[in-house]
This record gives sequence, structure tokens and C-alpha cells, in this order.
Amino acid sequence: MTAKTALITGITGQDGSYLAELLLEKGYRVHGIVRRASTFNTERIEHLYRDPHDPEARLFLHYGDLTDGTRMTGLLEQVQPDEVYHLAAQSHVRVSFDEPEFTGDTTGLGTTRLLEGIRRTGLPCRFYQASSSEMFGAAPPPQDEATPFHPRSPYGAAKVYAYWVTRNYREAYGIHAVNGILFNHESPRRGPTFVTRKVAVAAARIKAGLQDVVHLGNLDARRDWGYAAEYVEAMWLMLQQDRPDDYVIATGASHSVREFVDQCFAHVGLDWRDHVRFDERYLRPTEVDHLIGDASKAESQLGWRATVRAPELARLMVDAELNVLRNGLAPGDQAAPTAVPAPAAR
Ligand code: NAP
Ligand code: F7E
Repeated sequence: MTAKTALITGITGQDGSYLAELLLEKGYRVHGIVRRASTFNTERIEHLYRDPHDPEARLFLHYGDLTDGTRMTGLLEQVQPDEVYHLAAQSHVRVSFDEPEFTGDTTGLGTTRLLEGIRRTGLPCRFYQASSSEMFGAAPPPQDEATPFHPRSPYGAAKVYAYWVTRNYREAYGIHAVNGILFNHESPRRGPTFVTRKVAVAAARIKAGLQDVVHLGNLDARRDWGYAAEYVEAMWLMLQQDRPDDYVIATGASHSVREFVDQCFAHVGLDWRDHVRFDERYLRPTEVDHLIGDASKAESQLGWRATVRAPELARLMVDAELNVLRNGLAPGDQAAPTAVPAPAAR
């Protein structure tokens, strides 16, 4: 059987790096789209990269930006993927209040540009849209596939648009397009301005005597936090189904930001109250108060279930940061933290 070819947008991000690893392990040829930047933005996938002249190379990178529809269509034509995983987005909720138009252009319209490229080229590929629990926003928990959306940010609103355009292209043109509605998922590769990573880094650095305090915003918000390495497996499973559908992916448990902070600091023997200071700059004009995902559909139809919960996640993220401080490891080196076996090994 010929190996499948996947195209990943957002391959340099947290999820893109774990997904690339998973697909390479499964024997795929993986093509990734990378934004041109004046600095290197490929740190999370460096451990996967081989010189393209190497006959064994199966990971290929291409420059491209979601705002450039012609380029997206050109890459679809060139790569001829069997599966497209659309993960690229302006993904920071707080930043989306500062840059609402850019967020709509990338996080919202970026999806349309890719789907329109698939429609115009007539490629028989499958399409994964990275939808988000932020679409539920103010809807009371628990949230599942039937919960009405009530987004609370330009990011959430852009994701609702992208969700519906994905469903529309499925219904209108028969494209095998799915929405994975993923609740928060974290890892040592999480961007450093998201709260879990920010706190894990701070706890490790404070323990090491490199800083004394960390400034945070709303500690009362509750999130359903899972482990990113497990969540990318759900993305793959969704695209292996005969019929395209939409699935919530979550752990089914929620914790407050305060509880997560406490778990991180307690893991290094510190009392968070001695080191956390409030800064209103981290508040959002509208907050999402409480998310708990009901992933029973994914469990019954995909056979997928989260195994890593927030307390274990807090420990493994802090351990990874301590490791970085001790050994100078790069994000890619933390692919399979010793505390948690990689999903493929389970
Ligand atoms: P992330 O770490 O922020 O990665 C985002 C990726 O998108 C990066 O590779 C980034 O490139 C790329 N990107 C941003 N703007 C782009 C543009 N204009 N053109 C091309 N590429 C662009 O996000 P993540 O946590 O991996 O999340 C992956 C996807 O799932 C996102 O769509 C996110 O909104 C969604 N999602 C995430 C979560 C979560 O909890 N992590 C939950 C639900 C949904 P650079 O590396 O150059 O910045
Ligand atoms: O905030 C509170 C903040 O930025 C979590 C993205 O991946 O998940 C992510 O969005 C909570 C919020 O993630 C700070 O107010 C307090 O209530 O880590 P976050 P998010 O907004 O939930 C969803 C599912 C996505 O789809 C998004 O792409 O923590 N919080 N103090 C803080 N948050 C941050 N970032 N920084 C603080 O200092």
C-alpha cells in the first residue's frame, strides 16, 4: 500500500509538532506550511527534520500564509494530500481583542481559503478543522456537540465562522470535512503566554531562584485541560472514519486557574500565594468562565478517551521546565516526558 500524504497548516505550533510526529510514526509523508519570519520558528519540529535530499526524508516544509489564498490553492495542487489538517490560526484569545480583524482574517477566513482551494482543485482529500471549546463561551457546562455556541471573543467568533463554513462545504460540496471541537490541551510545547505554560515556567524558575513573582489575571476561570499529545491522536482518528462528523475532545473534568497554579507550585514545594501577583492587563473584556467537555461521542465512535488530567499535566509540565533549566533541553526533546508515555506506546 502506498503511504498516505498529509498537509499540516500550523506545523510549527504545539499541536502541529505532535501531529507531525504521530503521522511520521504511522508512515505518512508529511508536508507542513511554515510562515516566513526573520527568526526561526521551527524549534518545535527541528527534531523531526531531515535534509530533503536524504532519500529517507518524509517531512517537507513549504512557506505559506493563511492570508494568501492563491498560495494555499497552489500548495494543495502541488502536494496532492490525502488528508489536510488545518491547525494554523491566531490562537491567543487575549490577543484577539487587540487584533480582531487579523484574527478574523486568519482564524476565520483562513479556513474558507483552504476549503475553497479543495473545492476548486477537486482534490478528493479529507479535511480537519481545528475548532475550539471557545465557541461555547458563555454556554453553561457541560458542553457537547449539541450545545449552542455563545463565543466571548473575536477568536471564539472567528472559530464559530470557521466551524460553520466547514460544515457548509461538507453539505454543499460533499467534501469529507470534520470539526474537532477540542477543549484546552497543554504540554511542555505550549506557547509561553498561555496560562499553563506561563505558570509551569514560573514555578520552575522561582524554585531555581531565577525569579521571585509571576503576574496573572483571572484565577477563577475554570478549564477542562488535557494533554496535547493525546489530543492529536483524536484528530487522526476523526479523519479515518467513513462518514465525516464533528466531535468534542475533552477530559470531562474542570479546574480553576487557581487550582492549576496551586498544583504547579506545590509540586516544587512552594506556596503560590507567596509568588503570584495580580495584573489587570491579563484580564479579557469578556471572559469564558467555565468549560467542561462531554466527549462521550468520541469515546463511543472513535474509541478515544483522555487519560492525562490536570494535576498530572501540571506535574509533567513543571518537570519539563525543571529539566530545561538543568539540562538545556529544547521543546522537541520533551516529546515524551518520562512521567507520561507517548500515546502511541499505550
Ligand atoms: P499554536 O501553538 O498557537 O500554533 C498556531 C500555528 O499557526 C503556528 O504554527 C503558527 O505559526 C501558525 N500560524 C499562525 N498564523 C498563521 C498565518 N497567518 N499563516 C500561517 N500559519 C499561521 O496553536 P495550537 O495550540 O497548536 O493550536 C492548534 C490549532 O487548534 C489552532 O487553530 C488553535 O486555535 C486550535 N485550538 C487549540 C486549542 C488548545 O488548547 N491548544 C484548543 C482548541 C483549538 P508560527 O509558529 O509562525 O507562529
Ligand atoms: O487562558 C486565565 C484566562 O490563554 C486560560 C487557546 O489555546 O484554549 C486556549 O484559550 C484562562 C483564561 O487559554 C492569565 O483569563 C489568568 O480564563 O491559557 P489561556 P484560553 O483563553 O482558554 C482554547 C480552547 C483555544 O482554542 C485557544 O486557542 O486563564 N488567565 N491569568 C490567564 N491567561 C493567560 N494567557 N495569561 C495570564 O496571565
